Amino acid sequence: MDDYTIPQHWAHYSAADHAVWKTLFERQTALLPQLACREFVEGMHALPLSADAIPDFAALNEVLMPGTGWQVVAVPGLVPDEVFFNHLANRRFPSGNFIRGADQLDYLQEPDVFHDVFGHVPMLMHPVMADFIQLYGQAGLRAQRIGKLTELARVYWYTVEFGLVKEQVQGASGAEEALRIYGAGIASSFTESGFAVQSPSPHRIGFELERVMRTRYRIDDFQECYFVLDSLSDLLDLARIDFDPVYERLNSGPTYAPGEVLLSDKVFQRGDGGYARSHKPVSACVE
Ligand code: HBI
Ligand code: FE
Repeated sequence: MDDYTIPQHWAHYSAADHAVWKTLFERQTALLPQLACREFVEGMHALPLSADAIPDFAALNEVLMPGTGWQVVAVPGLVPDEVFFNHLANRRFPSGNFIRGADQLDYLQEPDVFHDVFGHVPMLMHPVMADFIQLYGQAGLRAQRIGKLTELARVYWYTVEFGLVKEQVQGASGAEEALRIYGAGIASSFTESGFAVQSPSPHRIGFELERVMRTRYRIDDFQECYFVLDSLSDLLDLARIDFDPVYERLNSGPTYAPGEVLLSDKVFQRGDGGYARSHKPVSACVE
């Protein structure tokens, strides 16, 4: 099977490409110490990432590989699901080798090197996330064979891409509980980082597997709901689950819209939905 990997061709990046990286990198490194979980910020600092240049995957892998068994491999952009899962199952994280243009700093369709490396790789330094994503790759291969990818992909979306986690932080009056970013889709987005943690608009609801697997998501705009883990270590239990009985239960019962709140939800914050109401969804944007 073609694995879609290509050489990164680091020397081919232009000065303008590196300048886009610098802008994105400086914005996020200023924001995330207040908004992202400790593990993300530590991972970010442990890696050879800097504002100066788009990272060279070879140099990045010299730190990533020995610590985690993961490596970053270059791909041209989105790859077929089976190819994507096969890489993850073998601890290879596919990264787009291109970078967005200066006219697309805040939104682009395909994952580029900033989203894939800056957004995802810091969390790969965390042993729990490192194992979780590999097991997701294995589960993805099976889900695809049995036609359950839509349901499984929602787990990835609401954790690896758009997950929040509870964290104890020092507030003005001592230790307090805060919600922090660990999802790469949020961490790589200047506008969504603040929105996800601070905006009154979205719901923030305790993560519950079946609830999440029944919840559609938006791919074209800020999420209407974020799901919150009590701790990153919850991902370990999640990775060890036999999904087959869960898929079985999902064969009947409801599917939820992204903005719904249920009586059974553990609600951290009920959003006022203000943002979503003022940005009408484009049809077919919900998976
Ligand atoms: N390819 N490069 C790349 N990156 C992704 O995140 C990705 C992909 N192909 C398929 C895919 N994601 C998703 O559709 C699966 O998680 C379901
Ligand atoms: Fe991603």
